[in-house]
Amino acid sequence: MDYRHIRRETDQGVARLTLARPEVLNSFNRGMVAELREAFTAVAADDEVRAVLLTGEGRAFCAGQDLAEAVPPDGTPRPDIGDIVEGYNGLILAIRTLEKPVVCAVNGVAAGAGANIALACDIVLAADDASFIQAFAKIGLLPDNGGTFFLPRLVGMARATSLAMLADRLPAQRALEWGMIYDVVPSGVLLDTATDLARQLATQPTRGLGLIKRALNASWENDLARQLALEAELQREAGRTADYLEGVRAFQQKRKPGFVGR
Ligand code: T3D
Repeated sequence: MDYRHIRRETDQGVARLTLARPEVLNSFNRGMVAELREAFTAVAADDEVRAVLLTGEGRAFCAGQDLAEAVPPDGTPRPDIGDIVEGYNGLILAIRTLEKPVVCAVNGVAAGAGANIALACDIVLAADDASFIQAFAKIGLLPDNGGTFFLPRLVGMARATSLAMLADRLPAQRALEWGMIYDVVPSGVLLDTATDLARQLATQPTRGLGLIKRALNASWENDLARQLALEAELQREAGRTADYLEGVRAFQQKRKPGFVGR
């Protein structure tokens, strides 16, 4: 697929997906949602890709829905808001069900849908000058893109409610202290740090990392007994991989393992 609104490059087992509408702070029009969703489908099918890095071009990560598309300033008919949101839902599910690690490098403000797409990723690194805004309430909407699902689970109900209702800007450092993201790094080294992390993940037993993701996803809904049963089932699967054998042999032979992602 030829992309107009994003870029996709693969290097050393890592697919880097870059939101590329910097003139509108990488806000999402429907074309960009469709392209990003297609890119996640493509990396799922590409055996060369063992980890994904998502970031934005320019000074922002993503300012959420393109509001000029949602409510055209020239008065042309508005698209149905439910249709817009359903378009995002496939993207969020594609990120969460991709059985490969997804690193998000939040290079600036992440607002509205942009904030929650970041939170859907597996490991979120943010620049020290980045911030997160659940901007929805400012325009009469509620957090979508999984915001009402991820936020209470990440930061607890009190903070989730305040973030959603006040729509305040949450600086990256505070997001880190609240357990919303994994780490904050100086903005000048964000992309290199995130790339190193994604490359490191791509050399790990990535089949096993995919199973970790499947188990963690299921833990949102399972009781302990069902989660224990799932762990046993997935461990059986992990135990049949070449990487498991390689990991144990490398340990026994006191050498560095060479994992292949199978
Ligand atoms: O239909 C639906 O809406 C349903 C879907 C909902 C999902 C959502 O994501 S709803 C939430 C939508 N997003 C927002 O409400 C955030 C809007 N943006 C802002 O509040 C601010 O831009 C930021 C806080 C993100 C950044 O502020 P600042 O001062 O750094 O930048 P700026 O000057 O506001 O923006 C720079 C340019 O980007 C500006 O264009 P200009 O004046 O240079 O021509 C601005 O209009 C444009 N821009 C920023 N955000 C959006 C946008 N254009 C379209 N849509 C945007 N969301």
